[in-house]
Amino acid sequence: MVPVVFHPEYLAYDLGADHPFSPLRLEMVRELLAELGEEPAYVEAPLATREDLLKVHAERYLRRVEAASRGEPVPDLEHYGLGTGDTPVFPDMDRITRRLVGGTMEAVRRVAEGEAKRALQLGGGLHHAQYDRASGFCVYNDLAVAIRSLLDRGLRVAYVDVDVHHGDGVQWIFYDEPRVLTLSFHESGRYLFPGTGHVHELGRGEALGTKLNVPFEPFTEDASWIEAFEAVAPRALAWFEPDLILVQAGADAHYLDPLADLLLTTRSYRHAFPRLVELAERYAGGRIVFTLGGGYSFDATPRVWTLLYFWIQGRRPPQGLPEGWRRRWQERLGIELPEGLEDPEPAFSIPRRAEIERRNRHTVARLLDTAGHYWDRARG
Ligand code: OKP
Ligand code: ZN
Repeated sequence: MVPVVFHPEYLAYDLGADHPFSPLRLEMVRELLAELGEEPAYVEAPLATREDLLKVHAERYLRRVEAASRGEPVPDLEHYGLGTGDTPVFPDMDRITRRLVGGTMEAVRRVAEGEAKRALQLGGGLHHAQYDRASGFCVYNDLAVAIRSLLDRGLRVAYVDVDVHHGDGVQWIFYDEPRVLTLSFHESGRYLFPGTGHVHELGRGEALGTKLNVPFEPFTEDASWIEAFEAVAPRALAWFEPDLILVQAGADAHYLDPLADLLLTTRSYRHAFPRLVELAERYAGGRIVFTLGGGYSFDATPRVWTLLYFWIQGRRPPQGLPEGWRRRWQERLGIELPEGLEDPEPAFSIPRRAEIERRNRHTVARLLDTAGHYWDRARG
């Protein structure tokens, strides 16, 4: 059984009623799994300690989060990326975020120590949080803390990020670290937050060639996304030979997502997630951990993450959404939900498709050309 790490406190990572990072998305997934008759092997997430966080974050930043959590006034809060529209202060912010960090640490611990080959963290993926700053809905960087714990165990880690936003926090925290490969697929920073993730961001010093970015054109569709994924991910993982693959499985590259402009359907996820499991088998001793991340369509996101739950186990997902679940959430959210778990063939057709595909191919070629130059040198 694949352990599924969760804690009821995950639902309290709540940035406000109108904020896109809604805990309802998690409730939808949990209820959907239950109503599909699944009994996931839930594992209770522990709390990460202050010491865990200090391996990645500045103490002066932790002090700000802790004080704000207690409701104390913090005059320079915005300097630390907090109290903003994107990342407002919320009750118990420090402890609730430490719960998510603990969950990601627990998921990787189980896999690193051989208790399971694969694990799913049903939360987290806070990839924008920086060393000394909150950013883009992310308070602490659960992924970076978990990666640090793996490095401390002597393991090499490949981090793969399919969220539509660049995985900047993880990249910058390990920019000098040759034992961490980061590979982010995202909408180009020329058009989308956080504005980074360009092909030329390749790491520093000994780590040159271990930080990889595939910035896509707006309106990229399945075929082109999958082509780029296939051109880069297998090569990078074969070259790097990680001990473990950590995946940030944000679902906001989906065409229904309100925050970005890529046009993926569940086909891209059906390609990428099982393929990463297969690549883990081939190059990482089978060890792979998935976290959640962005994904702001109440229609698409719960379906993608429920599909992920089946695919990570090598199982074929059911086709239909349970009628009760569908009706209840339609009512509660005031939106129409589809009948199937996976998307039908896209009904849209976009202008300039060939041009978009051509540009993405060019991006991939530039990346492989420049990174390949460093890959030929001794591996980190
Ligand atoms: C988080 B994740 C300008 C708007 C930026 C932030 C988006 C964060 C996405 N301040 N919005 O990667 O899905
Ligand atoms: Zn995102």
